[in-house]
Amino acid sequence: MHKSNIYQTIQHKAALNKKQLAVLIDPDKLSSESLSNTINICKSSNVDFIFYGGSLLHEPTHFEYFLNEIKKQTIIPVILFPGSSMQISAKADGILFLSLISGRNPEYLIGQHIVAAPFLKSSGIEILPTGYILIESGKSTTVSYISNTTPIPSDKPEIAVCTAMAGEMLGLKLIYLDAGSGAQNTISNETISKVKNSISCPLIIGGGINTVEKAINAFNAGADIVVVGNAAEKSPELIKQIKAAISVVI
Ligand code: 1GP
Repeated sequence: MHKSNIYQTIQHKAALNKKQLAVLIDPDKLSSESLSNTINICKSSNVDFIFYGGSLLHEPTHFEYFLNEIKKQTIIPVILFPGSSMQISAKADGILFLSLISGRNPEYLIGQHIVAAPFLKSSGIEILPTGYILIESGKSTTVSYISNTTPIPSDKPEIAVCTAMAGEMLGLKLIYLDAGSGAQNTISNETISKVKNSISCPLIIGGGINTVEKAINAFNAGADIVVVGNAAEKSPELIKQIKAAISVVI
């Protein structure tokens, strides 16, 4: 049985305004060498969380294999960020139990969750009920295409606000605003700050964050956790730079 306390840690740090960085590792995009390199930088930079998952599993054997490798190499909590109920494992520490509340596709609102529930209950991993909100980002993203949902228009922060409020009222414990992997435009500071001011639970921001400046902007606008995926794969040094900037600027 896992004894992780991920949510309490997130909440505690958010209450103290201690900004948290999550590195997203997509099993489809990994080699053993690139993984070790990324993990070493996560360790030396004291990254708070590793998110693990992707929209697709193009290489199905990679999922368990690389999850094992990550767990062997670090004690940083690994939180599943699953694209579907196929991406779950008892070897992780927790799971973002994502309900795609910006969309109207029942499969991603509740369907996949029902399939996963018995396994998750017996796995003992920490369940983090998360309202997952996609924001339009300048081009079509994999997550929007695969989930068959329309993201919220980027110039309509009030829709994001009402969606996040409703998610929290339904009992979701985290809100994740995502522009989608490799997003052309990151989520605007206006949207982040308006959503942050309308909810009490911690706020996660991701999608297209590929510079220190973009990460710091998101934190300053109200993000409690910033997620970096693609850019960390391309230039792992960015992880170190963002972590260093958090301690200096914020
Ligand atoms: C995607 O928010 C994550 O769901 C991370 O996005 O890969 O663009 O950093 P990037």
